[in-house]
Amino acid sequence: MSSVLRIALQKNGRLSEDSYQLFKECGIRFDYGTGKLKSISSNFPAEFLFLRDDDIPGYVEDGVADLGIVGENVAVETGRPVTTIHKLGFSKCRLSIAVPRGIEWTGIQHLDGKNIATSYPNLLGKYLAEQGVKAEIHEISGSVEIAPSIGLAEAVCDIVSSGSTLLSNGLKEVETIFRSEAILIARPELDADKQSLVDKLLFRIKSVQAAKN
Ligand code: PRT
Ligand code: ZN
Repeated sequence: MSSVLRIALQKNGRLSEDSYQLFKECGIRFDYGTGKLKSISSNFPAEFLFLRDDDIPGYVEDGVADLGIVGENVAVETGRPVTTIHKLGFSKCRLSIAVPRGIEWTGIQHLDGKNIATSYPNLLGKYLAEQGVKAEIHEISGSVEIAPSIGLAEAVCDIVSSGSTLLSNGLKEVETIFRSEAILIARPELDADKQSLVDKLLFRIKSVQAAKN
């Protein structure tokens, strides 16, 4: 049987449109958006799986998918042993620490002994350790920005793009700890047939990117 690449994409979220658009620009056709969970391309040996972004690194590690598109923030936070094969240049954002606007920020040591709410305990923990700061990390899965106003934490560490969410929650960004964009990840060991399909795909992706620059 000839090889088919299995590619995991975010079903519905901030990565989805640009991911679908990228394959379209590469001339690879498939159906999406009809509630389907998978779709076979009509003109390239690829099958697309539509998943939640957080699950994609794990599926790639386990070999359920050969490739996936995720934010670098999610790939690094999950710590799965997958290979980053290309940066895609969209869904750019940063992971930043923010505190209530009225706080006089004197530097990262300000957080010593404080509580910080985040959905990124690993990235934050690593950063605090590097900075020699001892703070309590409270992991919460969503609506991180409300934590200070409800007394759960003195600071937050969350994804920022325009900054308007922080602003509307009375917070100010004080330290950027990680910069992220969408990346193409792969299972570390692909057989020769799949690797040659990945090479073909990468060639097309690079051509699309070159045409835009
Ligand atoms: O349902 P599923 O689990 O698949 O999606 P999700 O809700 O977990 O993720 P989603 O779609 O919100 O984000 C997917 C990826 O997009 C993230 O992992 C980042 O790599 C990237 N990305 C880019 C962002 C943002 N920009 C972003 N602004 N992810 C989240 N946000 C959120 C942020 O958490 C905060 O609540 O938007 C808010 C801040 O935005 P601004 O513009 O107000 O600063
Ligand atoms: Zn998610």
